[in-house]
Amino acid sequence: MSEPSLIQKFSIKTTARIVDMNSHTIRAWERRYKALDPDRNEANNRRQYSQRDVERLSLLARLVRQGHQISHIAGLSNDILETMLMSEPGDAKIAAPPVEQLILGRCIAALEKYELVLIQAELEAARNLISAEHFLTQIAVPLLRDVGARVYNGTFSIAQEHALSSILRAQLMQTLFNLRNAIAVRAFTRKDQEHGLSICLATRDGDLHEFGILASAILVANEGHVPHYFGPNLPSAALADAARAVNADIVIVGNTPSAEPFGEQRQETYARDLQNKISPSCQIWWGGVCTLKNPELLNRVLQIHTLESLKENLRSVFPHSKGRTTV
Ligand code: B12
Repeated sequence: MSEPSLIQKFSIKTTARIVDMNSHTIRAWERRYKALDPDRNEANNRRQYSQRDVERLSLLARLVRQGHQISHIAGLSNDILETMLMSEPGDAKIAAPPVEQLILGRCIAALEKYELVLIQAELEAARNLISAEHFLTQIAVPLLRDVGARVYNGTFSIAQEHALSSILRAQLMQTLFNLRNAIAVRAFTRKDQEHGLSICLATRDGDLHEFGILASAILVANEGHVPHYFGPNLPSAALADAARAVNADIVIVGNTPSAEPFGEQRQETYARDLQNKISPSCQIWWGGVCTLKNPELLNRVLQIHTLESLKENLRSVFPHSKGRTTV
């Protein structure tokens, strides 16, 4: 059985949105200047753009915006186009912000006008274009922080924050699902494949901030381990039961102190409860903002404050898993 293709192809409409051009101009560049030659869908003969095609169009578009004529640059290789962009005078470089900033700007502008479908489309296109990890660190986390700051200073409403959260959640769940699926397909097609660790993720009951654990679950899968995502708001007894059921090697609990109804004590109680109920061979990782102080607990629980250090820890407990799963 052959492994299903995970290579993403884009329609002309999506491509146009990503590179900020209109479809008509893209077709004209192809027809008149042979700037690129995308594949065609066998069923309906529609254009299908690869990630490389999108990168090429983006380079051409940026150079044209900087004053080059498409007829002069259409036949050049991507390497030469990149070199030309890098050697442009400083002002021109400043004029072309990184693509992540464009995406963030467009999402914020759409959220200002409550154009939720636009944000959805924007994030969907971005998610398919860049790696899962890049999407998390360069798009999802900055977007949540930006919107959080706007709610805090009163320029965005709580409704806008909730809308963004639910759109982003759907996108990240889809990424998690794709990665999880890729792991399952791999295990099925290559029976000799060594399996990753079994890792449970949740937040404490009362803590509704789930993006830390959702992002962590994606990193876990990206490293080739098997994430069991139980979402936010899970009582310790239920998490301990689940960890036993899936024979977990590690349990990861995400933490945001705002949701702490009983102060620091609440994290301690939860961690202690978990420690008493799960197998001693199962590690407990305490992610995000940790308020644990008890030395005995800190002996048993590993604190991990950032997503970057989660990735490092995942690699050190299982060093062969260098980013094995990609979609
Ligand atoms: C989205 C959001 C919500 C959503 C959550 C939706 C969801 N499905 O998750 C909703 C609307 C439910 C919500 C509710 C509340 N929220 Co809120 N929320 C946010 C917001 C905007 C984004 C948080 C987020 O997900 N960020 C993305 C994560 C990935 O990034 P991060 O939180 O910065 O975490 C970093 C690290 O800590 C670490 N990390 C975090 N978790 C984990 C987990 C693991 C395993 C690891 C390894 C690492 C890790 O990695 C991240 C990247 O470096 C922040 C604003 C902000 N500036 O952060 C407020 C914020 C966290 N919320 C806050 C508050 C006060 C609340 C409420 C009490 C508001 C209210 N009055 O009702 C409630 C509490 C609800 C509850 N019981 O939990 C405060 C917390 C203040 C504080 N430090 O005490 C913030 C900072 C807003 C503010 N400026 O006041 N919130």
